[in-house]
Amino acid sequence: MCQALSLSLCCLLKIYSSMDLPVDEWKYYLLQKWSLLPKSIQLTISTAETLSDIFLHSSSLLQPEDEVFLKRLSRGYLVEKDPNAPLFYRKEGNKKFQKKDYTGAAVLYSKGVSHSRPNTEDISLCYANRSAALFHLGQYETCLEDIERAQMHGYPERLKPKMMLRKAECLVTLGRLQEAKQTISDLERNFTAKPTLEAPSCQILQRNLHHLKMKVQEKKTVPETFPGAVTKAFEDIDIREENKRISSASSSVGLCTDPVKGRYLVATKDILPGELLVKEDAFVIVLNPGEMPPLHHGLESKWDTRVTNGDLNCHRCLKHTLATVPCNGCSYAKYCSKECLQQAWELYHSSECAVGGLLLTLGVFCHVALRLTLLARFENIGKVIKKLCDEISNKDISLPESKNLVKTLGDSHGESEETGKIVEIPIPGCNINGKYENNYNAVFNLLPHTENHSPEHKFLCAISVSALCRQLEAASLLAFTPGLKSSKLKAAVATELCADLNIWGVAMLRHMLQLQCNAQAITTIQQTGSKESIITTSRQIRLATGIFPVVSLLNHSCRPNTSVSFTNTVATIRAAQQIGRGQEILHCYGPHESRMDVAERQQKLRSQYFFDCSCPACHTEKPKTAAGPSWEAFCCNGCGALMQGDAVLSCGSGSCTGSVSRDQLVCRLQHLQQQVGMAWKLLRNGKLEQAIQQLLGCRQDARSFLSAEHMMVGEIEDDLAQAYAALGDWQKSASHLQKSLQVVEARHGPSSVEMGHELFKLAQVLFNGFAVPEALNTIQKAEKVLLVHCGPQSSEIQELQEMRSCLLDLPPTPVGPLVYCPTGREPWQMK
Ligand SMILES: *[C@@H]1O[C@H](CO)[C@@H](O)[C@H](O)[C@H]1NC(C)=O
Ligand SMILES: *[C@@H]1O[C@H](CO)[C@@H](O)[C@H](O)[C@H]1NC(C)=O
Ligand SMILES: *[C@@H]1O[C@H](CO)[C@@H](O)[C@H](O)[C@H]1NC(C)=O
Ligand SMILES: CC(=O)N[C@H]1CO[C@H](CO)[C@@H](O)[C@@H]1O
Ligand SMILES: [Zn+2]
Ligand SMILES: [Zn+2]
Ligand SMILES: [Zn+2]
Ligand SMILES: [Zn+2]
Repeated sequence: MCQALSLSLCCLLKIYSSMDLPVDEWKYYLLQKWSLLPKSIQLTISTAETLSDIFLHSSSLLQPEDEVFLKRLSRGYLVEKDPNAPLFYRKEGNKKFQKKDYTGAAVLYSKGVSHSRPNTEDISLCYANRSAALFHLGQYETCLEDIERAQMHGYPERLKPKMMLRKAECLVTLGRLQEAKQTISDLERNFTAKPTLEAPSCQILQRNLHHLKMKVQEKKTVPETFPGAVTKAFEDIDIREENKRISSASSSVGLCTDPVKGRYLVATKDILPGELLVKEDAFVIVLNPGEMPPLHHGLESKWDTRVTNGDLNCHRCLKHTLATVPCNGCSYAKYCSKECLQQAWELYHSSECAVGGLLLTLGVFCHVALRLTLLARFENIGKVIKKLCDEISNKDISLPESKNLVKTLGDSHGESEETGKIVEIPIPGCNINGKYENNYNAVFNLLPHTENHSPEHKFLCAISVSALCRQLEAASLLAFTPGLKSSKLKAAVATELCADLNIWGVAMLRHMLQLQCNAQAITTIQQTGSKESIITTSRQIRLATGIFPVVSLLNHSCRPNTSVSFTNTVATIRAAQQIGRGQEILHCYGPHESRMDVAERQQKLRSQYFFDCSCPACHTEKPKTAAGPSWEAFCCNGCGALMQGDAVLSCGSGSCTGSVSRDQLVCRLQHLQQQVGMAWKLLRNGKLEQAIQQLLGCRQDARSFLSAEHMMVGEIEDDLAQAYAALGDWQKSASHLQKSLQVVEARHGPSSVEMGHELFKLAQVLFNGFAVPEALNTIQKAEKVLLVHCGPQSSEIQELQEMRSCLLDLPPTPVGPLVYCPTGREPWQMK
């Protein structure tokens, strides 16, 4: 309980992170190289009109010594299997296991697994150890899978009995009694046939076996239960009526195009809040490796025990798992299952496996660009190749890019090649029938904004792509000749192929430039804090970077009328409010009006997306109000009115005299921040009473100079609510939470997703505090908000409903202490 969703749940959806671009060393190296180029060459690249010119010119400047430098950087990442690592990770895992940190242990065993070669004792031992951790975590199905894996890779006979016992135990717990009995009798038979254990262990085994048999007997008398059906419903939400012209979109949505605005989506009928508008699976994703600086050579800790995204999520489908299965060739790529492993290998990883370190050095955008061109092989892309070839051989001189695309691109369904007839397709990215689909053609048509990027940036991207191509070629991994479906096309392509490498280089460069405006960050909520402690915090982190061609059609607004969420690789867009027929459907690229002021938003949108936002929020918001937004405002010490002014502030009510410098107040705020930070540490260390004293002091201080809706005030109230919750004082907790809720509401609005999460939290506290009418009331409010943002099948909504039915089922006059929540954690699941 008390999932303290941090107050400013940020949704920097598309603003890119440092991991998207190449590492700093390489970036600075190339910027240096650029600055040393003769002016004439700089000019050639700066003024080049086509991507192929930029690519060819830059690429010719890539020298062997540059490649040597880049290789050295790449070697800083440990991406190969290291035969000495499994033992180390197993030992570290065992240490965590001893401390009963089973999650931590499982992750370390996974790291051991990923460094082991297939069919070795190492890998089987790691899997077996992991199965023990999973068993203690109650993940019995996964435990069984790991036991299976351990056996498959040749688990030593002498160690088997213990593992088989675990297997039988899992089967009993899962109610699979027939299999359990079979396993037990096998175990007994083997055991009497050739006893492999010494006497003491033998006795233990006998005793355990006896226990198990008793359990089986007991189980027989109760009806079998089948857990695991709860999570199923999640995947099944779908768009009610699919759009015939835009895949993955609902029929309430229409695609329009406009010479100035480009492509955009409008409502073709009145849309109600919460309606599902787009549900799209990413065309491509690349997992963000997580903030982890490369290890440097000669450092004592060669093997890393830090845990990142890459250790906990499938590199293909993003599913969260403790039990990853590694690529057979590298230690870097890990998957949730054998199926994902195989698919990833066939689709792209067979080309990527050997260059993992290089891809980490060059950043996620470069990786996405490569993966896009690898995926293109599986589609009918003759037209795209032809367009690129033409560009390279300079047949097309300088047609404006978009017009050119309209004429030359499009699926070649039914189009007669012989007549060479040019078909006008009204909207770029659509196929010949005018349908917009989630495919490579649509991706290729996203705008690269070539003319807007700085020459240095284009140079950086082009050289990076060129270096990647050369390494792939050197490793003979450039099996780019497409695995095309039709042999006719294959022949056509083969004859057309002007220098393979350059085609794909230009395509990749195009993708890299597109990504700045079109990449979508896939975010998730990460819990920190141990399972045991009552207080956990969650923060939103970037899990992956992906391309969603349909989502990319949405234009930006700082006050959007939709809300986006992710389930693994699927993006879902819902109407956040009523959208009238004919109105544009808009989502927020990151700079939301409740998170940044207009100047900052405009600056961000201009530098990353190259446009001046003219949304209603940007129109109406004055550049700087007298007091600033209330969540950042100072108030008068004397009368409590908001302070006004720039460098020097004075009381807004006019009744008080005297003034303060802004710097002085900012300084005071910083001091307060430190005090709150100290309180937070006390809270985390379980020193609750002390934390509360500290926080009450902070609160008093805050009141004397901050507006009642200041973020810091909200944070203090939220921390107090947590501290009281940890003490089990639900009433006090709820009253502080209500105050922090006011701050969130002032900032994000009453129907924002942030508000939904805060209401959810309050509902949990009231539930635990047994405040039935208030809890029911809050549950209803939370439901109303979260339904719109997360949809009826989301876990939040389901938990709220469970809470409600639990409250309604209570006996009318409960007596004594709280029966339902002895520990205060997820009480509605306990009975
Ligand atoms: C891991 O495996 C080794 C070898 O089988 C065993 O000695 C050790 O106890 C195992 N650790 C755990 C936590 O099961
Ligand atoms: C029994 O022994 C056979 C052969 O060594 C082995 O394949 C099987 O997995 C063992 N079964 C159990 C439950 O230990
Ligand atoms: C949704 O976006 C459209 C287009 O900008 C706008 O006209 C409409 O007012 C927005 N809805 C709300 C309630 O802000
Ligand atoms: C209404 C609106 O914000 N339109 C913008 C859509 O995006 C383009 C650039 O991608 C802008 O130029 C428009 O102003
Ligand atoms: Zn997967
Ligand atoms: Zn690999
Ligand atoms: Zn705006
Ligand atoms: Zn005053």
